[in-house]
Amino acid sequence: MTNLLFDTLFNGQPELAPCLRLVDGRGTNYGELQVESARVANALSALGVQAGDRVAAQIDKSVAAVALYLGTIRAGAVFLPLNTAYTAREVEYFLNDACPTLFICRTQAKDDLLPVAQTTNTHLETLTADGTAGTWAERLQQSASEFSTLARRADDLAAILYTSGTTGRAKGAMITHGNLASNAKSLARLWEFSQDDILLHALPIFHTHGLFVAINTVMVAGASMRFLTGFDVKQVLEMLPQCSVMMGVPTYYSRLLALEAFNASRVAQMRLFISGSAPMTLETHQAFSNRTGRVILERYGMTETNMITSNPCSGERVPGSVGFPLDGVEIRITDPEANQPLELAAENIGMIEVRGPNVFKGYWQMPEKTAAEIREDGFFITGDLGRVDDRGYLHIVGRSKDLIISGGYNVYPKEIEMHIDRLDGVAESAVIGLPHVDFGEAVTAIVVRRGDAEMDESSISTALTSELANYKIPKRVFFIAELPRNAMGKVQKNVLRETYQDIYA
Ligand code: MCA
Ligand code: AMP
Repeated sequence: MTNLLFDTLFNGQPELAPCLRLVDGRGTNYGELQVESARVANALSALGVQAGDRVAAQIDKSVAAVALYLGTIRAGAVFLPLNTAYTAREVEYFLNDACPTLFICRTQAKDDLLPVAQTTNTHLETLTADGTAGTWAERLQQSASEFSTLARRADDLAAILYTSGTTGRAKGAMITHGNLASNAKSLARLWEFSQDDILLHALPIFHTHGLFVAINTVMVAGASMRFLTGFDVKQVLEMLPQCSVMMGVPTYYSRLLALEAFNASRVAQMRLFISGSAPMTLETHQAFSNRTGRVILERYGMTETNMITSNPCSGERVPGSVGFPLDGVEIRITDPEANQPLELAAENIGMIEVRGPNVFKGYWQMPEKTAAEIREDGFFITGDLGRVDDRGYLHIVGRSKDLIISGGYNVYPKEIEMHIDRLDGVAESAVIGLPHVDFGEAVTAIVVRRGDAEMDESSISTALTSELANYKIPKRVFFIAELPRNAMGKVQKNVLRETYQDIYA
């Protein structure tokens, strides 16, 4: 019996081959990780988790978290990782929507989350930051180390990842075994991963980038990772000489460039730097090349599609471009105004659409939203605007969706506006992204007070703190008499962006 993703990830690597090493030197090899995944799968079965059931987790980055992902896949269940920044209110929405059988949370968050688990009828377990204690760790210690892996095919679900929407309501993207297995194999080949590679892994593992792009690609190739529990720029600088590949969001690279000690000799044995999740500016590309003599490889993807395009590993990497479609992936540029898909010729700017084995199955229990975004011919409408140049390189030039990307995290303005508009004393608001040296874009709110209500910047931020993850809280709030609107009554966010463009400069 085959389990497509699990068998793709564990594909005959020697048991003793290293897979993951923490900063303190402790490590796990492929054999040990297999055993841990069996313990997880057994513990899940003991709790009644069956094939297709969701297993939600809001936990810190640890070996146990990786084993949970692998064991969930092995048990035929569906992994649902949640950003550790999400508040209890946000978590409640996800648990209500996905109805997981089990939810594992951080030990210190138990008091906050137990009521949420109870109202959503979800069994709750806990895990400490290092993954070695808590009720879940105790269960694992009592679980057998062998498990008969459940069969799963390409079309079966492996994970649900939530992505906020332009309506302000988060949608669960259903990711299949086929999506992840095909993407991992393509990336390992394209980026020339081998058993000798050591990936510097500093990304969080509750989103596509750190979980799938990083871990799956490493495992498919039988390579290994230096596993940092978070992005600490000094630690990254220290670890670089022990690694051969790094993956990061643009903020990681701009923070490294801010350190003088980050230079060509520090990265002498690195063979590849990869960036994605947000646009990398030409200035950062240029500064990086000047400092290290290397060209960052930029690639493009989405939660719904995994990776879509990438610059070549061998071949010319073009700064400002995200390269060519991956193996088996098709892209087309269409007229965003047309009712039917009207494909545009090279060099024209339009909507980027994508089709291939990487494209998700749809939004969890939202057939209308799925139908609105996946066309009948299988192309997914990304909401990103771009053009393909005459050499076939894709360039992203903007977004048709109202989205802010801050430090690699997506923030949908609508969600923040809905929360601000509910506050006493607020008449209306507009949330925009403004250029920011560290985060690329910074979430910024423009608020119109109701009458002579007394309301200041900090009262808005404080009110939002219990509702929204910290990275979504506006870095600045400005008050104005009225929002600029066009003749149709639509708020002119471009006018606001222009007015406030230099505030973080
Ligand atoms: C933290 N803060 C942020 C962000 N992160 N504010 C805005 N944007 C952010 N991204 C705030 C916190 O709220 C806090 O505010 C203060 O910064 C310090 O928090 P801390 O956790 O210490 O920050 P940090 O460790 O410096 O984190 C910044 C970071 C992190 C390292 C850039 O955000 C990060 O690792 N980002 C990577 C995101 C990622 O993996 N994206 C991939 C998504 P206060 O002090 O006021 O409380 S997958 C994807 O996009 C697709 C599929 C793709 O193509 O990859
Ligand atoms: P998410 O929904 O969190 O997966 O974010 C996906 C979005 O990130 C895409 O639709 C793009 O707008 C953006 N994105 C990802 N990689 C890049 C990149 N290399 N350049 C520009 N935007 C990117």
